[in-house]
Amino acid sequence: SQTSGKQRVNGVDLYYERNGAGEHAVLLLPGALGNTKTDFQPQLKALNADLFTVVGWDPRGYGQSRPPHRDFPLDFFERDARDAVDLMRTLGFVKFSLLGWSDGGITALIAAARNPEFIDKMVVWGANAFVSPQDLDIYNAVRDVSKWSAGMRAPMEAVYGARLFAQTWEAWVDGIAQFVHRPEGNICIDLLPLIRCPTLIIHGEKDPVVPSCHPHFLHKHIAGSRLHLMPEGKHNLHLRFPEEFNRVVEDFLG
Ligand code: TYC
Repeated sequence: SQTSGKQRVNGVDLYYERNGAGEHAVLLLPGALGNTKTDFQPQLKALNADLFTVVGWDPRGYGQSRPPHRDFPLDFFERDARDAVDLMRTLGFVKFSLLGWSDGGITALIAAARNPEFIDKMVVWGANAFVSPQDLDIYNAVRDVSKWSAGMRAPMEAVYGARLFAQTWEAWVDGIAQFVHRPEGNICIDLLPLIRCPTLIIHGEKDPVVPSCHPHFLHKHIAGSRLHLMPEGKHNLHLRFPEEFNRVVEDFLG
């Protein structure tokens, strides 16, 4: 029984979808400009509803958590991490696991590091703890969404409209590019040693936007973490290979 709603948290109305009645609560954290509808339907629908209560959220300024208008101050990941944890707590979950994709993976890393008492387990994929000069080149190559394929653009344009999507995406590129000026391009390197929960890092070896140095770095700096490589996976491996992805995640969370 899939339900949806809005919950007021930290001064904003956050949209979420929820499915399943299991004891183990899981929060799905979408990527940049992403939202539950575009990023996570195969997980919301197909993760075992007897074992898990799965919640997908739209971070502030994304998807159906608008207004507010989205902005990207240097602490935007920290702000999302606080919102995510406060949303789950406000919904009544005492302890929960995190499944974070890409930017949502970064948010999950920060949330787990800052709230070890609330986080059960964590899975991240397509995430990075720093921004390298090579990453900056990749961001700049995807800055202009008019150069994306129509198929890549369409789901985002359906959510935001073409103009707002293009503007917000550029603002995101500017936002994430800020980190390259920090020592080591630091987003959350210093927080990784604080992560105490069992952590699974998944990586698609054909991911064109997140070089494999990132998952290996996370694996090295998160104590006891596991790394699962998917040889044919790209950035959207959980949407392209939902059966394998969901099975690996259920085995890990179970
Ligand atoms: N982090 C982006 C997301 O959350 C994905 C992305 C990574 C996009 C690298 C561009 O150069 C890039 N979906």
